[in-house]
Amino acid sequence: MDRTNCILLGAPVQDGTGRLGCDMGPSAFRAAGIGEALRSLGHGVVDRGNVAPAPLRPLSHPNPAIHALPEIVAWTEVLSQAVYDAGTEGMPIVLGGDHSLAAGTLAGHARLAQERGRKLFVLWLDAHPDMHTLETTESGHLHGVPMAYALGLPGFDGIFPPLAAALSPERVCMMGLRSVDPAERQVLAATGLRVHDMRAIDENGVAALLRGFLDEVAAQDGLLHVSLDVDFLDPDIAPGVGTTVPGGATFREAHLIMEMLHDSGRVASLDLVELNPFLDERGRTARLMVDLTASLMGRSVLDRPTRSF
Ligand code: 4U7
Ligand code: MN
Ligand code: MN
Ligand code: MN
Repeated sequence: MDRTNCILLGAPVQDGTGRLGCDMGPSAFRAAGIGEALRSLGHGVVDRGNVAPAPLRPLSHPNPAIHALPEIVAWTEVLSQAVYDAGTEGMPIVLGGDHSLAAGTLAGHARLAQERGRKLFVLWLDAHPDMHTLETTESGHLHGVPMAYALGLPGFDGIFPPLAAALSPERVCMMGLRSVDPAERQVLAATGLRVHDMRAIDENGVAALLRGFLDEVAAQDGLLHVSLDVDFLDPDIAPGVGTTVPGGATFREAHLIMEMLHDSGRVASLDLVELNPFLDERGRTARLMVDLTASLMGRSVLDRPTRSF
């Protein structure tokens, strides 16, 4: 089995949501044994501790709903650099923190991919597309905007850090969507990402949908970043999240995705986001996220000498 140098980065970001508690996420992942789980699979693990927030600059935006813009811009800058540095040494695994942190991780990966002359692909596992711009967000919670920023949609310039390269929509695959705001729906249709909502999963199964995307990543020799939002999972199995939406992915659907990702050999980096330990039940959501990470990194029931897809 291939040994990966896993670099754990805690990102205790919570200002991108409306509820407190995500800042405890990195501690909960550690308490649930993420380091031991990876080591037991034979991987190298370096825990860099928590990334420290950068100093704030005054920033404002005409949309009065927006919360914590200086905080999230500062996190984006510092996380972009931290992920870039970690990515030069191994596989960054970011322990969130709310999903606004993905603005930073996607910016860091865009720079890494650009410097390596490789194409960045993103698998976005989430109930939500997080495709609001600073203009369209009504809640003003910036965990709802990172994908729009990474794709280079208008309105982020001069506020968020410049991207080394905007993500190409045809290299993004979203799975698990079931809560899409009208403005996001329009942008999704106009930009042409691969979007597999829960209905598509019900009709086709996760395997067929994911296989199509992974074949494309392989054909283009891509680097794949995976962003796993806890609310991708059904709230019955993953209650530790602020934005529960019924009808999410099942235990086996989620594990199968992780197992197929492992077999693909393409995953270069991972974000684990939106865990809110204050809302969790005796650590069960944290443990499930750790078990999913273990499946992504090679845990399997039986040896599989040949690829099953
Ligand atoms: B998450 C929402 F209105 N779209 O903008 C918004 F439904 O990172 C939710 O995916 C955003 O959990 C959810 O506030 C962000 C809402
Ligand atoms: Mn999200
Ligand atoms: Mn979500
Ligand atoms: Mn959320």
